[in-house]
Amino acid sequence: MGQEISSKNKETNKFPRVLVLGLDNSGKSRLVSKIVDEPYHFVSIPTATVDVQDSQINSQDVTIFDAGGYVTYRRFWPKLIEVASLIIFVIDPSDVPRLPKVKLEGAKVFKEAESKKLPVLIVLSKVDVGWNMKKEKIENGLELKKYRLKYSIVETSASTNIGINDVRYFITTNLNE
Ligand SMILES: Nc1nc2c(ncn2[C@@H]2O[C@H](COP(=O)(O)OP(=O)(O)O)[C@@H](O)[C@H]2O)c(=O)[nH]1
Ligand SMILES: [Mg+2]
Repeated sequence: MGQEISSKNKETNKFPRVLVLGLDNSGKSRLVSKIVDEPYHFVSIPTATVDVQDSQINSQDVTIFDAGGYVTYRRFWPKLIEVASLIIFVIDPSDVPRLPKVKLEGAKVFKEAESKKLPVLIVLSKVDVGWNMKKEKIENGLELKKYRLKYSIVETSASTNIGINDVRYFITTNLNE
């Protein structure tokens, strides 16, 4: 943390910053391993404070901030949002018991994204496991329409690659507007 992500450095850092948020185990790190131009083998290790990597997406240089999702790391999220260019908010709809927690954390993220005018992509991960929930239900559950937010919702699977290109497209189009 500290200097590396302080907003003072925002102007001096070269690449736009893609911030990936969501509860622990929602599928953030595995998604990141898939959306870059040179996908890499994903090893499942819970992310600590934040992993930062310079990468390319559709040949666009980006810095990806893959945030730790455990409750102790969530307090860093506002600091990360301060320096982000775009937010990917990952939700695992099969983790039904934690959906109220998702709503709670999401509300804080969307409010800050609204005030900073950051585009948000809501990723519904692990669609291959066969969860059954309509996008509209999640959209209503998160009360997304109450924010003045530029957002999209996409269903993904890091196992079958469903939706991966949509995530890449959202990032590169929104960073270039
Ligand atoms: N079936 C399935 N499992 C996934 C998918 N994405 C992630 N996972 C699994 O979910 C667990 C947590 O993933 P990870 O990316 O580490 O979550 P993070 O804590 O949000 O970074 C790991 O066991 C992953 O292999 C997916 O699209 N499909
Ligand atoms: Mg992780």
